[in-house]
Amino acid sequence: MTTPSVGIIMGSQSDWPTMKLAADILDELGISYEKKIVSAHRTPDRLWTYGKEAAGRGLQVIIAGAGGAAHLPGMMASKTRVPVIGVPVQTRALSGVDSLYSIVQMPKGFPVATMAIGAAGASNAGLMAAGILALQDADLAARLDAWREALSASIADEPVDE
Ligand code: RP5
Repeated sequence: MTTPSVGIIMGSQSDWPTMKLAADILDELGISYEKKIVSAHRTPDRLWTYGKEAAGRGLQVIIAGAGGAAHLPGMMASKTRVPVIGVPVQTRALSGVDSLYSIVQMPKGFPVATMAIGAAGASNAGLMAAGILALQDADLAARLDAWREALSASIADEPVDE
């Protein structure tokens, strides 16, 4: 079995509706990925093994989403040099500000490219991964350019009464 380019990991099944938005972007752009539940707190051994094997398996980008005490992206960045894009999942208690603060404030040496809270962040994580991969893949670069142009073209010149 060939290794996908992107690993999408999340702390819980409950994160999937958000993280699926990253997967949807990768599907649209024809990028291979895998999706796994890897929890920093509930399955720490799984996190360790995933991080230890990521580069050797050929993963090129990891998109990691978690909510609340969202330690998954940072711990994964500590364990692998594969670039980690963090998605703060929106929470009920603190609206995802807890997730954002847990992910964004990494110490020097172990960066996480942190996206916005929630849906926009997850979609942008997919696009960020695409942009990284497109640096080495001209066909993907063309697909990403076309995707961006289509989005721009879909924006009306003037607002209408609703
Ligand atoms: C985190 O706790 C997960 O990433 C999730 O966002 C949050 C809540 O998880 P569940 O209680 O819904 O499984 O670890």
